[in-house]
Amino acid sequence: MMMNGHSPMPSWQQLLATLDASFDSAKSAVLTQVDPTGASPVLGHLSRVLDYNVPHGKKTRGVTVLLAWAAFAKDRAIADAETACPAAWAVELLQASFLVHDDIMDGSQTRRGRPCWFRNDGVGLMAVNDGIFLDQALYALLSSAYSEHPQYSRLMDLFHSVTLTTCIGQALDMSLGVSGLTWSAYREMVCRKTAHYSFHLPVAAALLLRNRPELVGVAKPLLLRIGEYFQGQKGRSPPALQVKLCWSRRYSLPIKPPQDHRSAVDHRVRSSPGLADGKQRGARYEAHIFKGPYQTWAEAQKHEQVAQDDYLDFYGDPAETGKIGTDIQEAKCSWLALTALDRLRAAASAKPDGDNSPSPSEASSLLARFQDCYGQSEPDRVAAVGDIYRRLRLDAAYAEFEAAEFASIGASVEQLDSPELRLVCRTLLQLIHGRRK
Ligand code: GPP
Ligand code: MG
Ligand code: MG
Ligand code: MG
Repeated sequence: MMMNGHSPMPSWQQLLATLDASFDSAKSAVLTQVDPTGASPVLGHLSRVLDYNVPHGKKTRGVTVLLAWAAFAKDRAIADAETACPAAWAVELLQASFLVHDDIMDGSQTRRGRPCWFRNDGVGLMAVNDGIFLDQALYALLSSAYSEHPQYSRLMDLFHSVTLTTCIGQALDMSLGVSGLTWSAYREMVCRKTAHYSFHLPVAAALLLRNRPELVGVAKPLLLRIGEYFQGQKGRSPPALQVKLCWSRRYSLPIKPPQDHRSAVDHRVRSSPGLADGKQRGARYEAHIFKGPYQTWAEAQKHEQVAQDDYLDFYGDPAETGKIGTDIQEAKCSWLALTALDRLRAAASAKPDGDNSPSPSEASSLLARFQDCYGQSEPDRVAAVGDIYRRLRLDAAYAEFEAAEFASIGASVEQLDSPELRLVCRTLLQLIHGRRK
């Protein structure tokens, strides 16, 4: 990517490597502020909190800061990106803080392919405090790096206001319930709980560091749309996929899964009849691993690729979520649930929507079943909702929605006056679009 005669933009991988290389210094900037003497007995715990929760994700948000920073550089030497690394880690700290709290609230089991932080031995409800620490650590980091920067106070305000917005989005997410399943509630919730901190925040932080506050509002509407598209994608994976991918990530760990994880997988496999061939092979393979001859993760790991290929053959989606979904049990207002309701209601009133529509009588009975099962934790009911999603072929429905949305956002990106912002938005859109190929 060459622009305006500048040297080429660093690649995403280069930016990620720069970010990774700066983790230790970001961590020590935080811990030095906690205790400059290095003698406090709490440093060991806080260091563990940072190591476990901050550097192991895809770091899309952190790299986005570096991407936007680099796009506005006169000379795009990679070394320049290091100046923005503290802001990039600040965004990742915020994300880590949200996830620690979100996993407690959602009762989740795994995150990034490992047990959620609060499920670790000796952590439990201490995770509430650890989440607050991660949040506050970001301000320590920003202050250590940018307290003399002319936009410092705007930068702090940005992080504070985005945190408030996300918190409101999370409140919506937690309170909507089955009766709140509407598209307008969905859009508001997604925009607040995901899009602001995932897309607007990293670009806005870089713009402030580049002393371009006037561009923050210009980029924001489009970045929020990209964020909505991204969350819809997150909702796309049916539970069986999330279980499968979660465990495929875990194979590389030298530990056995906790018993409750194994039974969850067994159940989902047993309760997923009527799958298409490719999926069935994947499902059998899961059962084989979790009930079968593999005594260690290392043994299971040897077979991971086969299972993934089987699975991807059916879904065409390599995204590794590293987490077990709980949206159905928790009655989350998700793209899948909303689309299922739309399709069932249309089919029940003899206005079929798409080729896979059930007959009016089948649709009425599926609708009743959905309403009975959604938001319930009994495994049979969770599985029944998954069966309805599969019956309606929501994977195909999502692919249609995604293609249309991708084209429409892409067209808006090209309307942006700033070539640098165009470059940033284009790269982000391609990145998240590409993640399911
Ligand atoms: C995750 O949504 C939500 C957040 C990261 C925001 C949390 C905000 C707080 C104020 C705690 P999700 O539950 O859909 O994500 P996942 O599926 O990854 O758990
Ligand atoms: Mg969650
Ligand atoms: Mg949540
Ligand atoms: Mg989710």
